[in-house]
Amino acid sequence: MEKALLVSVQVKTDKGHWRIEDISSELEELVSSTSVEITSNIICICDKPTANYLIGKGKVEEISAIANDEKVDTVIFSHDLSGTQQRNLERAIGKKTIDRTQLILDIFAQRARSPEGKMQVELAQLQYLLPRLIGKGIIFSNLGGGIGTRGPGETKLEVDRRQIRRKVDKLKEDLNNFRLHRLTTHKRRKSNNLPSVVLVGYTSAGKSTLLNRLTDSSQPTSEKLFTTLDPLSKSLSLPNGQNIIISDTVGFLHDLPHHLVEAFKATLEEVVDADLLIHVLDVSDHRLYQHNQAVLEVLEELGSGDKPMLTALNKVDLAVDRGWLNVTQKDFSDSVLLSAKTGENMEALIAKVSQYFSGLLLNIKVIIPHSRMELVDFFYRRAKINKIDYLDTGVRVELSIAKGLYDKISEDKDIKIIC
Ligand SMILES: Nc1nc2c(ncn2[C@@H]2O[C@H](COP(=O)(O)OP(=O)(O)OP(=O)(O)O)[C@@H](O)[C@H]2O)c(=O)[nH]1
Ligand SMILES: [Mg+2]
Repeated sequence: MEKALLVSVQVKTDKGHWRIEDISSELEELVSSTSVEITSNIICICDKPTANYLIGKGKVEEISAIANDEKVDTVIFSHDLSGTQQRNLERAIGKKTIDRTQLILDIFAQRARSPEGKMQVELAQLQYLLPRLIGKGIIFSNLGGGIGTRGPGETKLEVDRRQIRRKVDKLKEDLNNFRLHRLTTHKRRKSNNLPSVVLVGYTSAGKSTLLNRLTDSSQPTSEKLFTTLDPLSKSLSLPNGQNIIISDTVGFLHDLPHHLVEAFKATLEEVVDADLLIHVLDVSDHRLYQHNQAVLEVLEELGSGDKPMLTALNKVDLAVDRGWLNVTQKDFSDSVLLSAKTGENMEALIAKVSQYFSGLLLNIKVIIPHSRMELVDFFYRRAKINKIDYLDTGVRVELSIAKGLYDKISEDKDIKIIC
């Protein structure tokens, strides 16, 4: 098994307010999500970054000695490294050295299953690589992949920069085709007028567990980070009779590599087009507020910062201090304390979702002629029928209907809207 030495770095001039304990525990969680064994985690706090090594030279020597003692294959930094810093560190330590972005890209690469997911990760990897190519496009073999690949001192790999650029263009084109295909299916769904709800949240918050609980499905879940890379959509029937589409998404993380967000933007279009977001937060994690902040930042980056949102404060079954939870809940408007795992308080969340969509429904009365009886069935599927009377002139239906669907049926000359 590949062995890695972790280096958790806090640079005081960095924006953000992550404590070193949190930086270091997050790095451990990320690495534990791979098949790499952690030997030690070295803490390193510096006032400002250095151009050559990020951290001070003395600390580099200390790391080098530990890395040799512990016979590790790889050194993993919690902080992003420039191409120069990475090469210098690698030379000084004598071990393959990777940064947080490369680690995250590796995890994504190991998890990607669908052709689209794989392409998205490959695109992000190549874009990470391009500015790191040195000279005329010669790179060290280890830059081609992070964990699970060979270390420094191996044969240099000749990579033609133009070849990589061509590959990037091709991937972008193929991804665009996937996107167009998805947009067509999405449009079809929209034309069915089914409202869409999208689960968003920090990785491992319990989004897939919640989707499974709500829709009785079996989307894979695990304590490892970034379990879901391919979004899944399911239909859900609300107690008011309305059908909605509910979708799972890839988990977020603070300072998510920009290329990755870019590459996954197409998949995340579900978020952009959602009628309502459910933000799943893990209340058993003491970094709850940082997670919340990170998710809001990614939503902002996606241009979805102002979407209507409910907050599912998940994993209450793990919380020891319920009093604290009740206080915490006040910080999140439209929130429900629940457990996707045990099912506790699930009805409260469903009620909030129903309430949200009911508020958007119009109550109308229509008369359908006998020649168009299939419309009764249509309304049963797409709206909520409150009363139905069979008259000589046709069928009179009182129903609650979404605004979009109302606009559509008002174009149908056979349907007589009475109020
Ligand atoms: N105790 C407890 N565990 C939960 C709850 N919800 C989810 N989990 C666990 O938390 C872990 C992560 O859950 P997932 O549903 O995979 O989380 P996710 O948000 O989909 O994560 P990614 O897809 O990796 O972003 C799993 O081990 C779940 O069993 C809960 O309400 N209570
Ligand atoms: Mg998931």
